[in-house]
Amino acid sequence: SSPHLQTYNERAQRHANKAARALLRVMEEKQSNLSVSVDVTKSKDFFDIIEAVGPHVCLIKTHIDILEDFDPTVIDRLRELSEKHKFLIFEDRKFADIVPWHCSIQKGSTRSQDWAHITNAHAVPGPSIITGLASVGIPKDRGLILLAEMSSKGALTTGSYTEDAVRMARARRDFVIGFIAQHRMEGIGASDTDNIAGEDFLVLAPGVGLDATGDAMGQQYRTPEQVVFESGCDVIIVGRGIYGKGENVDTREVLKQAQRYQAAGWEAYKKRVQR
Ligand code: 5IU
Repeated sequence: SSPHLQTYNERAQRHANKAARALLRVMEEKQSNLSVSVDVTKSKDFFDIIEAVGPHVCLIKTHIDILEDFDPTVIDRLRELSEKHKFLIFEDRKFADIVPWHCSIQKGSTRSQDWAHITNAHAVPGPSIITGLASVGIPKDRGLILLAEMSSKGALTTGSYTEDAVRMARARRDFVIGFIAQHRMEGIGASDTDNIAGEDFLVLAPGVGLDATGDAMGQQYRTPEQVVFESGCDVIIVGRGIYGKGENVDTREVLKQAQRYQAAGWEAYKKRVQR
């Protein structure tokens, strides 16, 4: 049956990629398909949010370069929290360049392949983006997410672009574990001769909100029920719905919202896999 009708646990046992297996196991264990996107600029707010939501998430999504006061101890602390609260780390880096440049992540100041279990890339450069990142990520058991669909209004990631992104992923199923998308992607763009049996792409969906339908900058929100139950996505990515402006955060309110989104996401998943 299609992966979205199987439990996260069943999929954890079969997935070809170690980071994907770890994520699926954590989801089942913590009963959480919630990923919090921690898009704040001060490390105090960053860690206050992570401490509050840590027990309730499977994955923390970072944009590490937006921290104004970044220093290498941020990474040490993030890794400690990842072990303490058992969540994986997803650096939302959106690689989109040719190979020589993105291989330089091995030497840059943040070196995300050393600490982020998962990172992502645009499909626009073609298959070389996967080959280049795989040469760095595979030896460390990392997983890559391709951007197949974006949540913003007027996004160009539609139709044949999305199909081509899925074809690129299909050719590297050991490393590309899934997509940022709004729907399931198995079998998309496949020809009769493609081997799609056992294809299991994790779908991580941003643009999730329970109280708003969008923002002034083109973001569009759907509910966990729409995303997980109706569209079959696996992970809900929530930012401002959980921490608002993200300044001087009220950790009790953040905790309350995290629990609310965790419950909504898990309920939608239970309803989906119910037999
Ligand atoms: N994000 C999207 N939509 C996308 C992609 C990434 O919202 O299509 I690709 C990111 C942007 C932000 C987070 O880091 O997901 C969503 O945050 P809010 O829940 O605060 O809108």
